[in-house]
Amino acid sequence: MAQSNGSYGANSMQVLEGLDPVRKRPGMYIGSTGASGLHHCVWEVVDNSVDEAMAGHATRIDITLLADGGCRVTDDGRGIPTDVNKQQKMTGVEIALTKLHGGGKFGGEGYKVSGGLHGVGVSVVNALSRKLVVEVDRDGKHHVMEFADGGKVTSKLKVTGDAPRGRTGTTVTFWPDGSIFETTEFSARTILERLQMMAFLNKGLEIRFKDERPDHKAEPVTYRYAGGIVDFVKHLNTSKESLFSKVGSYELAEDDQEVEVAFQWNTGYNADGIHSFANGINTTEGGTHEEGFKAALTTVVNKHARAKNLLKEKDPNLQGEDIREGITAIISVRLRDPQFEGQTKAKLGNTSIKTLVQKATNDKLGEWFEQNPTEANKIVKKAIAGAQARMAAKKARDVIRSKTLLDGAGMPDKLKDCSSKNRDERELFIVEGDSAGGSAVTARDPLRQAILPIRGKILNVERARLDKMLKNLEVQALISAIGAGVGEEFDLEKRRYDKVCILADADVDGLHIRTLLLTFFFRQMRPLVEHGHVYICQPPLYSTEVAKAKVYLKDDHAKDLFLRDNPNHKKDFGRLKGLGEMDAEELRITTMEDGLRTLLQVTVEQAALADEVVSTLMGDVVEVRKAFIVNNAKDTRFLDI
Ligand code: 0RA
Repeated sequence: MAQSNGSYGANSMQVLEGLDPVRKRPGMYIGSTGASGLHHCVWEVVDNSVDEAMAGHATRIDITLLADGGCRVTDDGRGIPTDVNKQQKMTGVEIALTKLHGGGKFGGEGYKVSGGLHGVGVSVVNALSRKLVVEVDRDGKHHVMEFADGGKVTSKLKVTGDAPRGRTGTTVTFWPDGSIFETTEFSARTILERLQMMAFLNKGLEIRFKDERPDHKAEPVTYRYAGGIVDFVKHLNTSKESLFSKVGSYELAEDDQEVEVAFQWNTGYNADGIHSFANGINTTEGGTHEEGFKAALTTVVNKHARAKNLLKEKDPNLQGEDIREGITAIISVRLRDPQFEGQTKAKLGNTSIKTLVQKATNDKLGEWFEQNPTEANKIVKKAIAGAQARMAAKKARDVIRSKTLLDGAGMPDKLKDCSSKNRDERELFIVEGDSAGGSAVTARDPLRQAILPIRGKILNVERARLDKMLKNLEVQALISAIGAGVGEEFDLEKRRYDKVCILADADVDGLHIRTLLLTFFFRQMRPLVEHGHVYICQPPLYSTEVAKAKVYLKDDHAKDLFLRDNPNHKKDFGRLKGLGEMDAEELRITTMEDGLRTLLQVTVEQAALADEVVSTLMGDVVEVRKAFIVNNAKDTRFLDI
């Protein structure tokens, strides 16, 4: 990491403007005033301490959620300067806390790198807090300064005593302003996930977390990874079968920029296992650093395969996607002035970093391949198998396509289609099991509702390759019925239905089949999910009788509400065992008929990482673990996670 040895007291700090704009338009600075904005405040304060660690001056950061709702961040860095800045006639502490962009980072000299996205300064947090206390241990003294109501000084910087022996460092404690934020309750899980990610990205940095809030009983947590991103890769692969036990890594620094890469392959087929970061920020949309890595990886593997005669002269080159099947890699770059682009500002735009990553990968990964022939051989063989599978899948797709053409409409026998010619009102119900399929056929509106019964469990598409999957009859039926192709060739415009509804039992098997279907749609028909055409039916879990009339209750919550409103009702409810137990009329009125049913629309929050393991880690990406977010419902039972 870059070391800056000079001392930059308050005079190195540059000042832009006061805090009014932040309170007027908080969203401009922290994205939102919801839970995400609230946590941005934590990231902002923690990032400052991480910067101090990256500059080589801090080794430990403590984050504590206080019993009274505050959040405290302590580091053992140099401490914010307490001397008076000559131009500003203010102490460094006051500048840092009351001026927008006040801080060494923008003075040019102070820090080499800082997280661009969150680098708005602690002053923003001050502006959005009902109270903030900053404490600095520096020059043997303990200094304290206090603010309230959005950054108004309530107690000037003063020395309150001696610093603990030899200690330097900064402590910022803030209490978010309830009149600004929709919620002021921090989520320990969100914070922990991000802290762990930061610990992985900053080798050796110790990050400790404590939750002192009442009703939040949790043991303190310490993250510290001597291996840095190598440990990150190991962590991501814990639940996977690795292709070889080694984790490779390399790094290169040049002209104020640096890149670190760690990688391994598992035996799976997921080609989205590359995770990239720029200045500690997760670039979920990739960018120049990822492009550089991918390009060089393809070159290196092909070069090696040719040199070792694993690819014959007449064989075509292995494609990037073949090579990336099963890879888990972390690319972490640090650079000055990172350009974050794209809709979510999560794509790195700096072209100079592409060159650096490409160079590092060509040279150092090439070297690693030479030095680790057993592993290199396994990687190449796996890529060759991937290429063969890709070609087989293309053939299988061509067969399905020609079948569809030959068989006229080409519709599967099991499909009970609907007759409407207006696609906007056509609905496909995918129903688990033949008996439930029968009831659904009786219950449906034959004009608008089509039924496709599927039996058994469709293949787990996460694990199976496309070629295998396409041989599965259930999957073939599904593709033909929807009529818009599959994989890269999927064409949303050709879909034959407006709504594709999954109708499965609420039991474990039903959950499983829902998860498999959703995974299939997510992986192979993503636009269908992205454009909101996939739904989950909610058959009721309970039924009971009130004055001889049947009442259906969709879940435990609905049951609780019913019992609250009908306290004298008998407590034992009939638990509906499955779809098969309902007759067609029950199925119609509870689950299928428009206006009576509850349909949950499945949306993709971010069509980025769906790899559940990495998603359990990353702060802003928490939502992605729940890649399928269901509108109007906290119900994520179908996620099977
Ligand atoms: C400006 C200049 C210097 C350090 C810092 C800011 C600083 C800020 C924060 C915020 C949280 N922890 C921090 N640690 C340091 C350089 C001071 C010097 O040259 O001694």
